Amino acid sequence: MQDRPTPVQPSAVDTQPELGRRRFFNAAALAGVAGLAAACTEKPVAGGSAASAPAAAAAHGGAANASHLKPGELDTYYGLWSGGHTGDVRVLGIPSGREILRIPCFVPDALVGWGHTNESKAVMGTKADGTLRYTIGDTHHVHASYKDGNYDGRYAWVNDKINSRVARIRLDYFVCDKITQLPNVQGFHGIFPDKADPVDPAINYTTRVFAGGEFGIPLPNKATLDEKQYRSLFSCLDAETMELRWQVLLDGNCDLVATSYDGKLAASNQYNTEGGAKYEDMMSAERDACVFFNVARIEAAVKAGQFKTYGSSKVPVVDGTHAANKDAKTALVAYVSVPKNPHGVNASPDGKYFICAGKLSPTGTVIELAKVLDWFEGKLEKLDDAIVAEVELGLGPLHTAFDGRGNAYTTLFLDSQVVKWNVEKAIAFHKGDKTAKYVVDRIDVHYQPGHINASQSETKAADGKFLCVGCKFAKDRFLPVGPLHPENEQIIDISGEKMVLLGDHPVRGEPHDFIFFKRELLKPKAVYELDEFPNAVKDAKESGVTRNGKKVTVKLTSLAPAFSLREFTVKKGDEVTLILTNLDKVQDLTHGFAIPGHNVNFIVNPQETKSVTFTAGEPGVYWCYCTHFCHALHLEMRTRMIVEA
Ligand code: RUQ
Ligand code: CUA
Ligand code: CA
Repeated sequence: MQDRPTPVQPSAVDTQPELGRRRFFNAAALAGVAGLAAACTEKPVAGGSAASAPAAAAAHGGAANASHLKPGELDTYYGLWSGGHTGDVRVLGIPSGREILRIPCFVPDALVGWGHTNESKAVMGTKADGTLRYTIGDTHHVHASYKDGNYDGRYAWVNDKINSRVARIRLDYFVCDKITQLPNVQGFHGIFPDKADPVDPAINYTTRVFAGGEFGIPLPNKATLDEKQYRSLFSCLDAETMELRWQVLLDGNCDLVATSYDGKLAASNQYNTEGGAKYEDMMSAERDACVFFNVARIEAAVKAGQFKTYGSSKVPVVDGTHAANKDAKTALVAYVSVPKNPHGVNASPDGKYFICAGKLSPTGTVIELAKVLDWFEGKLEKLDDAIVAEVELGLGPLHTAFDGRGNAYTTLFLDSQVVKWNVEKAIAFHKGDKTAKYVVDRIDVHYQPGHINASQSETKAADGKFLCVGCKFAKDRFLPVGPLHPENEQIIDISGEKMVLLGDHPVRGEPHDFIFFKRELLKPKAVYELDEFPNAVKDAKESGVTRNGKKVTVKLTSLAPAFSLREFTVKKGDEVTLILTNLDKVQDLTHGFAIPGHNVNFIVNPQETKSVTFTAGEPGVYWCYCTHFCHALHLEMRTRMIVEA
């Protein structure tokens, strides 16, 4: 392994809080600005060299690379990756890093016909004329439903930052089944499901999904440059119905979201407590906050009618501003002070701590949840005493993962590194034990890492085997392909004391967050059930054309290598609804259905039904053909649409 400078342990941060903090903040602010500027021009290559990885692997017992699977070997973890601007969620196998599936959510997809079939359009949302309301998206954060502190394989959720939407994915079929838009929210960023109910101990599974609003806007929205009138809302959705339960009006904004294992607390880091509209205003304060939500109290307040509504939204909004939450015993929210523009809030798998990374401060802040609850009970006088460590980690700390053995792994954006640090030792150091060496290891990553996660990290079953790092810049790591570079998802072995880089994986822009968990936690189905679809054509004999004025319904089925109708006839200008059920029952036997000149193409999986509605075009013959390779007679699998004048 290459030599690298011994990590510098902080000296002044705890012993001389005022002076020390100031020094760090000033240095960090400068470094932050320099770093941002650098990121816009030329990215400095961090000290790492490609040669260090194999050498390190050899040093690591010389074992074969654990991320290289032999042909036919299955990955041991499922990974769910957000796709960013592609508006989807991607399913990766870990440790190989192989992409297995993309699940379209917010953006149309030409393979499955997402955004083209009537069923997917109903999920995505249409305008009065039947066209899609939005055809773009920006997914960042994907998280899955819990039971007993571990994933239960029911659902995953992902945010769309642009249009403030939450998509739910059914993890039995790996499809998006519901999308909800948050009212009065812009820039919906962090998302996290709860892990239990704060009141009913029998509910030890996810029933709520929390969503953080990042950009403040006037409530209700109107044209004004006066940012003092702008507000952010924190939202809670029902995990089953996907309807809004309540929102909280805040001072400052929300960024990422975390939830406690007992269901009592949710939290969001706030980088813009200043309420600034320009970046220099957003970074003008020395400290920002991590805001904690007392879920039980908020729901009691909603029940008691202590809320407002804004604009046309009927969603109850409780008051979470500073002014309304001074008294701990009645407070709905608590603002814990955290250094300059924190980014990321992550829950440790032992259930004890939330960790905020400093971003513009080189520090990690450890907040003890029991103490936050004490404050709400009136048993802790100063809320900021819930901070049990605030230690230096390196430049540009963003997100933190855990190995279940007491160690945290934080990405350092500006240093292009991951730092491994021991949480209890950091707490001891903060308490005054200056011999406590909390930094365990550092590794160079390539380059400028954002999100990070470890196997099972955000569950009670964190197993500390692998770490994935989402590097925002790939630069020289792959063959050049013009100006748009891929991102570099790196995988690191964290089973030992030292981190070992196992592999680079180029990914199409722009994944943000991801989770990965044991494959045993999911039980996907390979074939649909006909009854899942109310409009299923259950028997080929039901095939045919029915007419109701200008509205025509075409029902047909597929069974390799044929569609049930050899031809069907419609008239120019007809509004045609075509319903196709795939009667094949064999796993992996998917068919496609395309009609030239009519912008129709979609797939039907075994026992699946889909429908499309289109206007029949100019008179003529249109060969409808199977677009998904299914059979030796795939090319011959066709039908004819005859359009008459
Ligand atoms: S946060 S830019 Cu996930 Cu680090 Cu969205
Ligand atoms: Cu059916 Cu190709
Ligand atoms: Ca700030």
